[in-house]
Amino acid sequence: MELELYFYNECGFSQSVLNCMANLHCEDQITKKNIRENPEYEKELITLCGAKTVPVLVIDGKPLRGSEEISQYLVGKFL
Ligand SMILES: N[C@@H](CCC(=O)N[C@@H](CS)C(=O)NCC(=O)O)C(=O)O
Repeated sequence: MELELYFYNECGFSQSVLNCMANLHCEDQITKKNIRENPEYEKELITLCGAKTVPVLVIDGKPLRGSEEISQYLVGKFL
């Protein structure tokens, strides 16, 4: 399974997902794509979602939006 997280550091919702990943020790299993550091990632996100709102977790190509939904998914998978 391929997991990617679109985010940026200044976003509190992104930080909450990053904290959740740290607590679950699953960071090494999720590719992090910082859209503020790499404009290509922002373009990818807009193509995928039609918006550049973060955070978005992409699960085998399918986007999951919303920090609470993403954290719930990660807890279900990694706890
Ligand atoms: N309800 C969403 C809110 C996400 C959100 O508002 N993200 C902000 C940054 S903290 C954002 O990407 N704003 C820019 C935009 O929507 O284009 C969540 O929980 O993830």
